[in-house]
Amino acid sequence: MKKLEPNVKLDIHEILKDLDQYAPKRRGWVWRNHEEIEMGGHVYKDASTPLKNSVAIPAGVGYFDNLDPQPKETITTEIASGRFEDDIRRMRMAAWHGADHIMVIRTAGQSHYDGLIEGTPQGIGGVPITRKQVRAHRKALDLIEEEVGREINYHSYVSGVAGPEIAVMFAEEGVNGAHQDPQYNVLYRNINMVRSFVDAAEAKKIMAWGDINQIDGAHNANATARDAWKVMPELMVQHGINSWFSEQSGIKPNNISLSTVPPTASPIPTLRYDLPYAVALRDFFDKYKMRAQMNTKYVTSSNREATVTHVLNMLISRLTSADIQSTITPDEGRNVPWHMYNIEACDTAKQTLVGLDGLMEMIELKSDGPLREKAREIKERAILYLEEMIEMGGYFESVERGMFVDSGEYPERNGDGIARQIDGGIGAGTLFKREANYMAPVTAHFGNNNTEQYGVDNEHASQLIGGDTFEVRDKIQYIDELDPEDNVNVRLKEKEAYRNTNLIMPEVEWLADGTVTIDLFLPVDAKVAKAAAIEYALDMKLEEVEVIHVEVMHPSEGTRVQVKGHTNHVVDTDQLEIPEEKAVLSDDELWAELETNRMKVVAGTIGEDEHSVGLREIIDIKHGGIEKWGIEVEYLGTSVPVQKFVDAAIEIDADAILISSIISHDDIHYKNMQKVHDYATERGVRDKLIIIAGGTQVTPEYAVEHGMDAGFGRGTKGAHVATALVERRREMNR
Ligand code: Z97
Repeated sequence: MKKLEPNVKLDIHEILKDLDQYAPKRRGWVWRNHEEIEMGGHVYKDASTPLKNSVAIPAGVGYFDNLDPQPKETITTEIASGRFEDDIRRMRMAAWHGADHIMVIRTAGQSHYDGLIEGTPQGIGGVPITRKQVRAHRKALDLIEEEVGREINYHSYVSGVAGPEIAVMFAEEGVNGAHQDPQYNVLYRNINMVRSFVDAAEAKKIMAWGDINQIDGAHNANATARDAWKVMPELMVQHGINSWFSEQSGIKPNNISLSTVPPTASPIPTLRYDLPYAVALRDFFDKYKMRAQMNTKYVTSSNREATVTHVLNMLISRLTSADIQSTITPDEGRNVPWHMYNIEACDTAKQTLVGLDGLMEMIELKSDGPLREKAREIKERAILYLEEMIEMGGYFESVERGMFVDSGEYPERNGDGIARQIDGGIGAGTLFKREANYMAPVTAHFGNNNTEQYGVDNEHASQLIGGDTFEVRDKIQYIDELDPEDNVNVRLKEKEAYRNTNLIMPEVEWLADGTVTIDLFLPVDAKVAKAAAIEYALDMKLEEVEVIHVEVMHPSEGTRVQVKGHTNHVVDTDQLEIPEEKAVLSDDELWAELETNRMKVVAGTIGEDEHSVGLREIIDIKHGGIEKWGIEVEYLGTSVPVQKFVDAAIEIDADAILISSIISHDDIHYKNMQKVHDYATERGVRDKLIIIAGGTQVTPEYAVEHGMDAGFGRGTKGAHVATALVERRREMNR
């Protein structure tokens, strides 16, 4: 396969080509290497190796020369658009933003299928996992990881009665991580519990062979319980059962990850609950890895709110520890897994974790007081819980008696737990004891495989058939497509007009899906605002309009509404008039001109504006400002009146005026520009003076409309202004 080029789109056709022949590059989970690094003049203690290609957070791009340090934690993103060809493009974006654990969650539960599905019926209704999809993903990630220069772990779910088959397929296809927890099947999918545990033993054994990192399902109790913080003792029990089971099945502790969730969210005093819980967990399970899933139970459709919850969750991660940091944000609340939310959440994680760098070198958690007392209490409750389970006769009996997901905080009980029958549920009655001469000629198999009768030990059973699919890839049956209509080839054909052509449409999930969101504030109550917002969206010619978020700013003064809709408008990029980006003159050119033909300017912030940092950056030699090329600057200071700019310029015989304005209320910045122009005209000097304005809210075209020779917005550097000054003077002298 050809290497990816940063400026070239990933070719989905190339990924699908000869997919039947593709073998994954590697097997097994890869952790980031935790190291101290120095980058951009700063030391990072909790960091990992920087990426070869990446996109930094906006401040990194804007202020720090693309500074993009990577935290030590593996960063997860969940991608689930329902179309694997589109997921692949999102994976690449996520990897560039720092994700190295890509979880592909199905919108239709795999556990509802009682076998491994081949072919790709994955349009409407979700994505049951298929070999083709998994292989295409892994193949793309094999390329993407080379592009970014870091291994990317690919992850999906081993659940349902087809669990062991899925585990085999995952091991064959180089899947690196998987959720596997028999308790999930029992509690949430009503799969027979004995069957579920037998399947889990087999699936875990296979995962051990595949070096697949296992994540448990305890967080689901947290998300299901009426009050998530009350199930903390149970969560510990669930973690304990699954982790120990995994270890007994052969998974190494380094690949056993607890899915931990801070159970609460503000407005609950969240750290008072979540921190002791996190400490208690690490006290009990320090030999395993911690996968910090963010709290999703209390996620609403507010992006802002979810981000704060996420950040508070990461504070816990750093105050204790996390090996994997999950990122979800409003996806889970709204069930809208959109490109931008995946990427934003990856950035939230990167920004927060880098921002918290070195925290534990400066502070420590108190070894006494409420933190330890509460942690101890949670652990005691968990032990009591286990003891009661043993008294009841064991796990199966305790599930039968509704011990799990009860809304009481153990030992209080509300009698509303999820109870399952030992001989009930899906797959009941499908278990058979192995016969004395039972034997399966496979590489990874749980328990005694009775191979001695054929003269090989358990570990080498597959030698009896010359190797199984784990050793001889040719034996894997690759099935391409089953459904003539619902398959990737049909979908690709449908969208071909937009793939690598000059035609584009906006998208959130799928190429050219046409979905857009608009954000409105309307000065009415929520009920009226919702109806009015729809009216606006329809007026903007959007179709299938839906309100996706409403937030009261005040019961009568106004409401914020977010609306989504579809546009059918296709933009032909060949027809666009794209303004040329003005090139800056080189250092040598600027020197040559300004040395022989010196220039003087007056500069200041205008009106009532006290914000001088931006202007100082444009002026100061230290920041690459215009003084660098010998331009003489008379700095007038801050809050300079309109007339003073012109009067001072006349007095010192300046060539130019530089106005800086950050404040933009009521368009005061543009109004002031106009006033300077008018006053200079009145004084009869306008045609001799260059007048330039800048500020974060300045749009160049509007500045020119308000009498300026040039305007500069966010991201401007001294070289841009120096170039404009020199070029404008040349024009005036012509
Ligand atoms: C997370 N957002 O990041 P099916 N097994 C376990 C699970 O937790 C799940 C499945 C299987 C969450 C993931 C919820 N978890 C979402 C232990 C799902 C999925 O779709 O029913 O086949 O299984 O952990």
